[in-house]
Amino acid sequence: MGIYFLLLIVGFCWAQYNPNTLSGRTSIVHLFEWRWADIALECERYLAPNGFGGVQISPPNENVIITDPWQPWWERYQPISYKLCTRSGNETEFRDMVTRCNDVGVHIYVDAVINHMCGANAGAGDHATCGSYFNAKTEDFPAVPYSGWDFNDGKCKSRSGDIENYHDVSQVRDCRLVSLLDLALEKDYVRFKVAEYMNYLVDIGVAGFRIDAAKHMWPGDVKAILEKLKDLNTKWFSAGAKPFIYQEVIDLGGEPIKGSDYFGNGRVTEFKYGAKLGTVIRKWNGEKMAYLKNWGEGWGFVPSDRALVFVDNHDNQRGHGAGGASILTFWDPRLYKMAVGFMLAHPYGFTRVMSSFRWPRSFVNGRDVNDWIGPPSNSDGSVKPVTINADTTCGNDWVCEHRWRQIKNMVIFRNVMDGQPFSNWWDNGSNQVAFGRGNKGFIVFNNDDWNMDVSLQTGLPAGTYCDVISGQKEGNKCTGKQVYVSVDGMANFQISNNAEDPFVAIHVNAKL
Ligand SMILES: *[C@@H]1O[C@H](CO)[C@@H](O)[C@H](O)[C@H]1NC(C)=O
Ligand SMILES: CC(=O)N[C@H]1CO[C@H](CO)[C@@H](O)[C@@H]1O
Repeated sequence: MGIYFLLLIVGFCWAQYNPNTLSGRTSIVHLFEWRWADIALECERYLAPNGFGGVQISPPNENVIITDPWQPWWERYQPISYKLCTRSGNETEFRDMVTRCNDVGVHIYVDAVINHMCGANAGAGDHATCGSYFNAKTEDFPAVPYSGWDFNDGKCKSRSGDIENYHDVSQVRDCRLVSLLDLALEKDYVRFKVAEYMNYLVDIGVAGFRIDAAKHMWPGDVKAILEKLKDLNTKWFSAGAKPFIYQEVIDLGGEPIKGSDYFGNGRVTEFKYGAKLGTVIRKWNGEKMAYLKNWGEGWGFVPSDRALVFVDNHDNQRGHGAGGASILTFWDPRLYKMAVGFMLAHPYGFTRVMSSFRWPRSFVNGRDVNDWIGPPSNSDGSVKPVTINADTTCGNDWVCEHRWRQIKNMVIFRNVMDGQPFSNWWDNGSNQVAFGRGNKGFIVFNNDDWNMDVSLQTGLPAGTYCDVISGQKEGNKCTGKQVYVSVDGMANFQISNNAEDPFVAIHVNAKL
């Protein structure tokens, strides 16, 4: 009995941190602003065959339609109700996506916007993606329903009603984040409505949630909601499996609210990861790749099994949120591929790959004045489909970083490394570094301004390996560079500093 009780408790906690991906699938991809119909196709034609574990989707619930500026991406972070209709699609299409992705072993993670509703200045009317009526001024959302009683106005102690001081914990959690109407999550009724929404999604078959703006909610309020969640749908998940939880907590240090405050609920987004990795790979502030030897907790990050990590996200790739100018994105493809390659090779954290749309970036006084622009869309506001070109890249301004050969092959690399230790680190005291993962794989970077020609211990069995960065193994041929590992595990690596991609990765599943 005692042991059974203990197992139940351990099992409960464990499940919240477990990503619920199929075994051997170790990353998810954020298909930012994609339509449900396109995600369903992408699961079947690309993500499942290439070992992706899941997809983080944009918020599926009804949001306000903003026309000034014209349908910005951030309108989806302004809920009007929990009905499942957005520019990504309606409920029928949502259910079809979840079913088809689950059926091929790719799971769906919902971006849950539960801290707030729309902005205080969103007006009144039915300018919402399902056409539901609302009145932001009177805080009336009859399609939920929420009324003025369900918001934190009485609790907030700042002068403006907005968050003014990030060193005041109560303000950060009780006041309005950039004027967004702040839900009273201490109320049973509000907790019930939020849990009802999330359970509706669990029943449809989603595998977990990104909790948006978690830093702006009390950890205990989030916990009270999570405790109401059902187990996952047993059509696709084992009995008793709980939704995977990762909470958006921006903690770059220097503020009283810490990522660790939220460990009791699930994982947290480790924003230091992309900010620091970008600084190192750009060689800013005297940083060098040699310093990555103790990457992970050694850099002041949260414990690996509490971390959700990424090089960039939908906010900081356009200067919003945390991280600042060091964040690497698809706009700097050469450095970006190295950063994503390093992340996917390194054992720290649960990894999320970003997949973006292109927008007309325009810097005025160091700030992108087009940082608001939403997904590629038609003049009626409908989002453009993701078209696939003959060379497997995407059209219609969808960037599809997850389809870049180097990134896709590193997603596979990480799956092959699953459970292998960090091993055989080497560096030249500068920006040439290498490391392995047990006897399964090895990766070498030359981010110095001179050529590299060095023999290294790979830990791998002898043989000829295909570099999965410059090419890949197709049948029994290698379309890229070949690497020869001798019987003592040594291999010679020559990487020109002018190479298109100055890094090399080899693994046992790409042995010739
Ligand atoms: C959902 O969207 C699809 C595609 O636009 C459409 O064919 C279908 O009628 C819609 N279903 C509902 C219930 O609105
Ligand atoms: C500090 C430094 O630059 N060390 C070495 C880095 O690697 C190259 C060769 O790969 C050496 O020439 C440097 O001395």
